Amino acid sequence: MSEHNGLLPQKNWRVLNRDTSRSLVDVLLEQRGLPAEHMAPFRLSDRMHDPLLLPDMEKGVRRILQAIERQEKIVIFGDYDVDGVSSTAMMIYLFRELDYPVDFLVPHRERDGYGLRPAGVDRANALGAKLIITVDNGISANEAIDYANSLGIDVLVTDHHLQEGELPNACAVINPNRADSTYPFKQICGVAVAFKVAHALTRQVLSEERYKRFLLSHLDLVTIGTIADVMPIRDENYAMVKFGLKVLSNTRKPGLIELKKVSGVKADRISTVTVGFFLAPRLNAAGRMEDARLSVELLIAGDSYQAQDKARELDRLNRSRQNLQQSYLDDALHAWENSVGDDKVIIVENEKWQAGLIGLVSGRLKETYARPAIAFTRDGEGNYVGSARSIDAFHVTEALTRFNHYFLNYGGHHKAAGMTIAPDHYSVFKQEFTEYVNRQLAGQDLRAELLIDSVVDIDQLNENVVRDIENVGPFGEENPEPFLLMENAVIRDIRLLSEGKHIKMVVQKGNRNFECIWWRSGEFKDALSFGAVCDIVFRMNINVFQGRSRLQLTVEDMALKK
Ligand SMILES: [Mn+2]
Repeated sequence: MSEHNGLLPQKNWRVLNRDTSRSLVDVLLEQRGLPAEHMAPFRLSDRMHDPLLLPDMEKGVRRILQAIERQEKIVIFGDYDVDGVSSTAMMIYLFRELDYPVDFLVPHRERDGYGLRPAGVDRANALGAKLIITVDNGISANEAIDYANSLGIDVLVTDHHLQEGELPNACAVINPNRADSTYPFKQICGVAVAFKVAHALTRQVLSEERYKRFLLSHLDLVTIGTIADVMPIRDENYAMVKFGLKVLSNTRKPGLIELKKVSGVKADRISTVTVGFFLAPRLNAAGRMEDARLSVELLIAGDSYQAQDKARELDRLNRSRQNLQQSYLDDALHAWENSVGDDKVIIVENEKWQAGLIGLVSGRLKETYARPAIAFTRDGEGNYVGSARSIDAFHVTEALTRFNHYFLNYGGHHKAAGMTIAPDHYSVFKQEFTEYVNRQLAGQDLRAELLIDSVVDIDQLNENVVRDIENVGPFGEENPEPFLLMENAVIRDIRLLSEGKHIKMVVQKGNRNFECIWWRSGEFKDALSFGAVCDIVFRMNINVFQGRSRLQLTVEDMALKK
């Protein structure tokens, strides 16, 4: 990398293929370990696993049918994130299809905390519940479920989180990640588990035509949950999302139609990116800022009049979430930039920050400075509540384990963790942890790695190839949108867009010119000059403007040759 200019590239490049004689599609399939039949047309049912392969499915279906027969009150208990509200909606649609009214509860992030707890059981009890069905939670609700049983309430758990302790005393625990589960593909989201329950149940009680139509029409919810919970777009997730994006594009749910409108997305061209960057953040905003119930109400709204109000409210909450997050970030950056030295970990705190947003703050700090970051706020008792985000080179939860004598609780995985620290331990933790990370990461290149699928020749850059590559998608976790590399291009034109925020360029290679767009790249404008020779990492798109389509390269990173 020594030949490159100081500012650029932003990341460490790793090029996976340099053989430009091979078809890009073949290269992608091989590199990602996708089977050849990946590209073949398929029926959804060919690629779905039977719902009865999930543990306790038969028991669970029987208990639901029994509740309906006995006219027992059923309460759905969900969660406040996107998967949680979508799972709740999925279950409500199931009971609507069966023409059996149910109630639902979703916990409040700050007042109630995550998952079914005894206080949640009390709320369900107050509604007259005889059966609680959890969605996207419940696998570790042992205490609450014992309590429900003592009140004469059965609990049916549907969840996808890992089993950590003993199974709870529920009437059924439907979860692909139960320790004894033999389900063939375990990385499905909470909505997908609810969908599987709906599949097993409707297949038993509705006509074939009706249950199939019902299931197909709710793949929009499964798709949203799968993308929001960052599930791998593999195996049956791939099949459900591939069909589900079409269902979402043509959805008849008034709530999703209105949500697409307020998000400014083209209704009929929904991709995984649209869901991840436009729809999911708005559905998440209710739970982060106020009450997730609003998002469930949007998803189950019966007419566009109601739906419009709720979609606008979610959009407003999302905007205030963005503003708040930006002001937190400004505070955090200010505090960090004024601190001494060049520590390899960023630790910031502010007791005014809302607990629901600190993970977004540490995530952005990690991205901006390419090093682990922890953002802390304080809870009602004055304890420090932190959310950590980390880089590939640093397993943050393993590192935190060395300091567990300072924590009231903590947990997480390689790149994310949460912790609570009593006030008198905070500053010593901060100092010792910073010293530890400084030692661990001393002299290491902290820049993130950018995996580049292939070097390309100019004759591989055309609209047909773009369409072929699109067919490898939908892209997402474990099948990311491909990055390509063009080497030794010459910059022929540079233009600034939106007051210098973005850069538009024309580069020449061989006898062809390529139009490039580079979003949020204003800071690099001084590094670029006419006639400069560069290597460009990009994604290839077709840009349709005034009815004419043409190829456009969306730049991800650049390196300038001396
Ligand atoms: Mn989930």
